[in-house]
Amino acid sequence: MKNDHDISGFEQQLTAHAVTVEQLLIRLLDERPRLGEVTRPPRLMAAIRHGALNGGKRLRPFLVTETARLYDADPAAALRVAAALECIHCYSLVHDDLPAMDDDDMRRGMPTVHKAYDEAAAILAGDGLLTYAFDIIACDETELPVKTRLDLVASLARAAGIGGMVGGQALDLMAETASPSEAEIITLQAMKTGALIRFACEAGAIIGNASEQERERLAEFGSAIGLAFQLADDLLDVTADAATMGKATGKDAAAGKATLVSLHGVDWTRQQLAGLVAQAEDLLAPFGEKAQTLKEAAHFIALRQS
Ligand code: GRG
Repeated sequence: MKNDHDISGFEQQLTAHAVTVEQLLIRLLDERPRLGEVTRPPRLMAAIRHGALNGGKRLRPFLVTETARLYDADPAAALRVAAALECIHCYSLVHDDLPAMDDDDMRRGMPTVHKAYDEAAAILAGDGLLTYAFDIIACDETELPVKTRLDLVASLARAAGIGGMVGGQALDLMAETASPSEAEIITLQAMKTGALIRFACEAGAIIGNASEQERERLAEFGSAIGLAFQLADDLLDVTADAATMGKATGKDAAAGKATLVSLHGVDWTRQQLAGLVAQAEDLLAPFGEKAQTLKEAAHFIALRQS
């Protein structure tokens, strides 16, 4: 991977896609109660919108729709699955920012939900986003076969839950007091941030009714870029400033928290990133030209500056 790889074209594509995701999220998160709901409390909805409609990169949704595109799958259905995954990602950020977790005041350049509202509102906003994600996928408006929706719900639950993101967060909290080994750091990161990115890539294969082999290949691609994402994040924690990131940086070092960057240094990390991008590109080789944007995504993840 060349450090001068041009990711600006990809960034434009990602930004345009983020607008489409945002538009769907705005519709999904309006105050109109859906069938079976009694009412949508306005303050809860305001806190939810603060946590979800505030200018994230929308990378995970992009990965869902791009992998689904490999199979010419229904773009509207893929977009709904993408939005559902983003709801889970946003919930994880809202809860991660709470005083009991990472205790952050700023996220995406704005006050965190518990700062703008209060802690109870932030907990409930996260809970609401988490449960709504499964509603979005399971309901009939997501026009996919019932078996496909079930498969997506089960896979997303596993990625987000005990043996995935939630478990990874638990291991991460423990790592603040015990020094984890390198293998333990890799495991916790694969769970905490890797699992949702892996699901994002696998989701396209599920939506597209791909073979088991291709589903596994895309999931592996997701794992490779998920690890790259975390390495790049740890690198930015060391090299970027808070204004660029829209959140506090230097927190890991200040807390004495071990990361692969603190164990091996910046040069080693950059080499690892290059290796992961090469691995990701190899995994996409069978998809040919159609996977070009996903290759660009792998470069973007490794080279991103915010
Ligand atoms: C609270 C159950 C629970 C889980 C939290 C994802 C997570 C687990 C915590 C986030 C902590 C963190 C900053 C991890 C580093 C990687 C990461 C997820 C960064 C934020 O994701 P981006 O860069 O954010 O995709 P945007 O704002 O673009 O959506």
